[in-house]
Amino acid sequence: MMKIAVLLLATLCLANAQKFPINAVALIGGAIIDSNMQEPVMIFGDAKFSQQSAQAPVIARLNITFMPTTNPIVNQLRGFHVHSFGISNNMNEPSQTCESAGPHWNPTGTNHGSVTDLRSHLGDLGNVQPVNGRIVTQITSQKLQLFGENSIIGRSVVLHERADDQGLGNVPMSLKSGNSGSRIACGTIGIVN
Ligand SMILES: *[C@@H]1O[C@H](CO)[C@@H](O)[C@H](O)[C@H]1NC(C)=O
Ligand SMILES: [Cu+2]
Repeated sequence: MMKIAVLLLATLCLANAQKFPINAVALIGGAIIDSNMQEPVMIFGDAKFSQQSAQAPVIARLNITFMPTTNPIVNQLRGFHVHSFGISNNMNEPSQTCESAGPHWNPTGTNHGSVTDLRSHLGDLGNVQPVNGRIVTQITSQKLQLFGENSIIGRSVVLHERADDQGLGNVPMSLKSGNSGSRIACGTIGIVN
């Protein structure tokens, strides 16, 4: 009887350790500032993350708007990743704020790759395509976690200037960052009630 009670208690404690689903969001802000442009293109939106169980993948739903939407430079393929640290303000140089995110989230110490590669940075999420100045898409990652020691809560998302070559670019930057250029928008991932 005692054994059963202990077992039951242990099972309950384990079950209570983590509640699912877990939801998180990053509010994203930034701009493209190009010396050839008369005005900067503003970027704002969010990335919503959810995980249904400990074994389930993490699904990221993006809704990002470029303003003005009609600027011809906005609709190009762009790298999108989870980076290691939350965003902290850099008052000296606002255009460098997304640098505070640090490198790609890579606790397993692998080379850069694609979201579907078995071995890649955990934070590698591939490319996103703006259409008519808006990115509305969903990315599924088998490698991200919203709980435990490799949780991405408190880390950040970064949107890049150019396409991510996913490790296949044959240049040194390719295996580190996908050679996707500067960081044009970013935001810290926070837990959602
Ligand atoms: C995306 O965000 C805009 C507001 O910026 C909102 O009007 C729209 O409904 C959102 N779309 C999706 C698919 O969530
Ligand atoms: Cu990145």
